[in-house]
Amino acid sequence: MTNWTKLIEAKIAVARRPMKPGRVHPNVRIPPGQTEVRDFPILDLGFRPLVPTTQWRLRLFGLVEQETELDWDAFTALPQVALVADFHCVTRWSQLDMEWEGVMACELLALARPLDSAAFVTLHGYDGYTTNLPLQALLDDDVIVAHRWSGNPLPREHGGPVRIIVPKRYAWKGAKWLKAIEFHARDRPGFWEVRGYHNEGDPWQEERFGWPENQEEDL
Ligand SMILES: Nc1nc2c(c(=O)[nH]1)N[C@H]1C(S)=C(S)[C@@H](COP(=O)(O)O)O[C@H]1N2
Ligand SMILES: [Mo]
Repeated sequence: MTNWTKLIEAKIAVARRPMKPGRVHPNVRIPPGQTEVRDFPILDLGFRPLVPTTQWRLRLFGLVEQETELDWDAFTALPQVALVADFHCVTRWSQLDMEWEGVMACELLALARPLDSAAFVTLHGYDGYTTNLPLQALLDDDVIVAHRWSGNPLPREHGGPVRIIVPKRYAWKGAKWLKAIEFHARDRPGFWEVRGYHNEGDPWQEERFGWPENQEEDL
């Protein structure tokens, strides 16, 4: 059991400090087995839901004190940050210095207030996609619920209007067309995790697949 309230407050204090440019990995930027690209490839299940901002909602539910539903106005009224982060896809490409704008995940956690019994989340996309993370991972100060990329509204093919970016994990851990964050006591593997992707997905540890070699395929 974790008491999340204090942790979230501390993270918000950090998140709201003015941004200073900085790098998590100052020397080596490209994790093992990855190649640098600059054209931001598109990867999804082949179905790209059209979610106008007028219809978009973000729901936080499950083991929380306050189930929360945000519409576009409420979401964009939250404190906004700009974040530069590297993006690593398990299909072996990395794009550096991606410029995101949006809301820190910890701001959303502060609204919903996870119960002490919450320990994992499922991120849900409007296309039915899911992916799982420890709740603790959403407290990192580089996890952003993004609605802009490279100075423009996030394009539909990259998950617009809103996706979540978790820079310390392979990109499949960031749900495009973000619809809901669900809080659980126990871990629930998501779409790719039940199909053999690694449960944690740390690119620096090459946590690509949880099962043997023959799983190296992606959509
Ligand atoms: N909703 C949703 N999110 C998703 C996916 C998806 O199919 N649906 N694919 C994941 C995978 S496997 C990757 S590699 C990244 C790709 O993001 P991009 O298309 O913007 O490059 O999105 C992730 N998030
Ligand atoms: Mo992927």
